[in-house]
Formats: sequence, C-alpha cells, structure tokens
Amino acid sequence: MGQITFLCVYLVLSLAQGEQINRFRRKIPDNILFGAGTSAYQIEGAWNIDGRTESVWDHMSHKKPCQIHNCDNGDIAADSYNNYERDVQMMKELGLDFYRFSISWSRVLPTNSPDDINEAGVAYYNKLINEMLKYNITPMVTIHHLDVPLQLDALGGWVNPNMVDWFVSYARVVYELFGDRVKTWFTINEPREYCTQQSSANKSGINEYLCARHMLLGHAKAYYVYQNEFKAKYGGKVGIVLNSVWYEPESEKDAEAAEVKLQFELGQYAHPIFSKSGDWPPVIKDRIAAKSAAQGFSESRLPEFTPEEVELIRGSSDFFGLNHYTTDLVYRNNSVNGLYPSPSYQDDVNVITYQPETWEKTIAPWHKVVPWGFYKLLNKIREDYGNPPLYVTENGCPTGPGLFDTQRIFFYRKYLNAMLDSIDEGSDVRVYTAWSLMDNFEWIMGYQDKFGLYEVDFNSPTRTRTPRASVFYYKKVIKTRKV
Ligand code: GBH
Repeated sequence: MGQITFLCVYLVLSLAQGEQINRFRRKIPDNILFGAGTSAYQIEGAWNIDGRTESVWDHMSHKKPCQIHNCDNGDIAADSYNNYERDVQMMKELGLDFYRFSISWSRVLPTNSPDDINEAGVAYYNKLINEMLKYNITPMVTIHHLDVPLQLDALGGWVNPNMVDWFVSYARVVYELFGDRVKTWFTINEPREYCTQQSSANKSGINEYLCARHMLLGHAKAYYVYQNEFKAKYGGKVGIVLNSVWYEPESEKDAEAAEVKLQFELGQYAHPIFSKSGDWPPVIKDRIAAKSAAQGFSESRLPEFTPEEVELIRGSSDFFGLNHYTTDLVYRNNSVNGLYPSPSYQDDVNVITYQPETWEKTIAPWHKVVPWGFYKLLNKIREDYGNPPLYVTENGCPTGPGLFDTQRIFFYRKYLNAMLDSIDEGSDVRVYTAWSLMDNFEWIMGYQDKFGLYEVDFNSPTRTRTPRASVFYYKKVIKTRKV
C-alpha cells in the first residue's frame, strides 16, 4: 500500500512540476534511441517445452549441490515464453524505441544441426517480433548471450575450434528466419565474461585465449555471412557486444597497471576489431610471451592470428556495443609474489582491483555507483578506436525487492548525464539500453539481485509484472528527451 501511495505522489508531483523542471533539464541529442534489454535464459523459462534442449545454464542450475544462490534456476524465470504480450505492453508503456532480447540457440536448433530447425521455438520469436512491430518497437537481437548448448559445451564449448563454424551456421539460420524484420544484430554478448568466468573448460591461462580467438573468429565470420548473403536484401547492421568495468588507477604510479587491466578485459576483444592495426593489443602479446617463456613454454600461450585472420576480424562490426555497470580502482603490488596461480589469466594481468568503501554501494558486492567511470570509458573508446558509433547495450543498477527503487532512478540520471558529458566532447553514442526491462534470473545470484524496471513476482503462477518508480522516470526521459 505504501508503495502504491508513493507511485501516486511521484506521478502527481512529476506532472505538476514537469514543465518547470523541464526547463532546467538537459537535452538529449535527437539521434539517440532508447530501449531496454533482456536475455533468453534469464527471462524465457519453458526450459524443456516444445522441443528445447538444455544449455549450460540449465545444467549448471540443476546441479546438486546447488551452484546458484538459493538453489534458484531459470526453469520458469519470468515465463516470457508465455508472457510475450505483456512484455510488449510494458515496452509500449515505457515508450521504448527498441527492445534488445536474445535468441536461445538450443530452442531454435535443439540438435545443433542447422537442418533441424525447431518450428515451435521459432514461432515464439516470430510472435514476439510481430507483436513488437505492431507498436513500432524495433527488435534488436542478440544471437548468443552466454547460453551455450549443453551438447556443444560437452565438446569444450568455445575452446573447441569447431565452435566457430557451429556458431556461424546458427547465425545464418537466425538471419534467414528473422532478418526480414530484424535490422540490428548482436553476434555475441560479452565474450570475455564467457571465456574467463563461465566456460566450463579448465581455466589454465591457455583455454581463455583459445576461447577468445574462437569467439572473435566466430563473430567475424558471422558478420561476413550477413554482409555477403543478407545485407543487400535486408540492409541491417551487425556488431559485437563487449563489457567492461572502467579501471581507474589507485594513484598516478598505477596508470600502467590500470591500462594493462583494461587491455586484458576490453582491449583483448576490442583491439582486434576496432583498432587501425587489428590483432591482439601489443601489451597483451608482450606480457603473455614474456610470462610463457619464463614459465618454460616453447611458445606463447596466446595463440596467433594469421595475417588473413587479422584482416577478417579487423573492422568486422558496424558499431561498438558496450555493456557497462561499474568502476574499479587498480594497483599493482610487485612485492607480493604468487598472488595468483601461475600460469593463469589473472597472473598474466597481475593487478589488484577493488572498490573503496566511500563509493555509493548497491545490493551487489561487485557494483558501486560511479558515473564518472562511464564518462571516462566512453572517452577512452572514442580516443582509442577512432570514435566508432557506440551502442550502449546494457547499463543498470541492482536493487533489492520492492517498487520504491529511488536508487535506480538516481543511477540512471547520473549515468545518462555522464554519457551526455562524453557526447558533448564528441563521442558518437547512438543507442542506450537500460538493463533490464524486468527482473530476471541473475546468473549465479539467482533472483536475489533485481535489475528490472518492472518487478516480476516470481511466486505468482503468471509471473505478474508491476512497474517500479523507475518506469515513470525512464518513460519521462524518453518522452521529453531530457535528463
Ligand atoms: C551483464 O554482465 C550480463 O550481460 C547480463 O546478462 C547480466 O544480467 C548483467 O550483467 C547484470 O549482472 O556476482 O560477484 O560473481 C555484466 C558483467 C559480470 C557483472 C559478472 C556481474 C558478477 C560478479 N557481469 N558479475 S559476482
């Protein structure tokens, strides 16, 4: 009841003061599109319905003893498989220009053969896309968002070089099925997150780099499949989505450490695609080669790209897709040996990161509110990669349960302002995506951390959605185009 009262008061106040406040609010450039995002495993549910087979996340969340907070799983999640009409109604309520969602690979290709398309799974995405188009909401689609089909994971997932072709065949299938209506494609979401955290392959300081190599090749080949077979007909855009924290040096002496950290986390994937020269960042090549030699390897643990591969990957994205959530401080402590196991990805980077207690906390231990880090990261991308068109594909703030999410409102206001600061200096931001449209299965945190503009009642059979206060804020930003 208190929450409903709050919503009414908020609404009345914002209507009453709307015009007055508007005059002082900051204008958003006209070319920026606003949307919200989700991903398949995190919202769809229907994990074993209509012929879908398992992904790594079904397997992971069904393991005993439980690997996920509170033993949660995505079996039903927000049940978007059955709630797509309500989901589109929410997009409409918010006034979104677009909605970013992902396709479940094992729902569309349950046997991983491109000839065995699961019509029932395809029907779901058709219904969703067509419903969105009725209301002029543009679909932006992620082809692969962390949910590797279990059968392919059993073969090593992205550490296996065959994954490149398996992914490309899958990408071709979805371009064929939905390309007449979907004009913005994200090949792969957060490759580094998968390679260094989520891949079930042994983390050895070797597999992480094989995985990175294959994901970059898979992305680039899927990009060229679109260019060669679909672009003339459909005229859409294709790009990759990378995630990065902003790494701020703890003090001046740590500038090099922070740069190395950023190169490993973001540059490893961004440099091959977006830099003038292509290939791995020089600093990564040098560090891993030196470490490998000292460790007695006969060659670097970082696999090389052939000159043809460098050319294939370089320039293979129509825009820079960026997921950003928070900032860390970085320092290097050379007096501490054996901080990380050797060889390992962590040891190759060999820095320490943390967030000071004085920064604004949120419910998640990894997340603090640091808008100036977003500003610095956007500037760095503009400077290092020749000011590419930038799509902010995720930005958001976790809260606890409840509709009264003032922290999220202030988070969006601060981060949008930081984005405008960077745009004022010349950054070419075209797209902004709030994560997330609704509460969802937050990977190992299960349903504890809420990212939704809309609350989902995970105890109700219909997974009832209710707008949080931030819905009214975001809606107003979109409508008035002011922050
Ligand atoms: C995004 O990744 C994902 O693309 C999206 O699916 C997800 O819902 C969103 O983040 C919010 O988390 O719990 O201490 O192990 C952003 C990078 C990396 C941020 C993993 C959260 C968890 C740290 N994420 N991290 S911890």
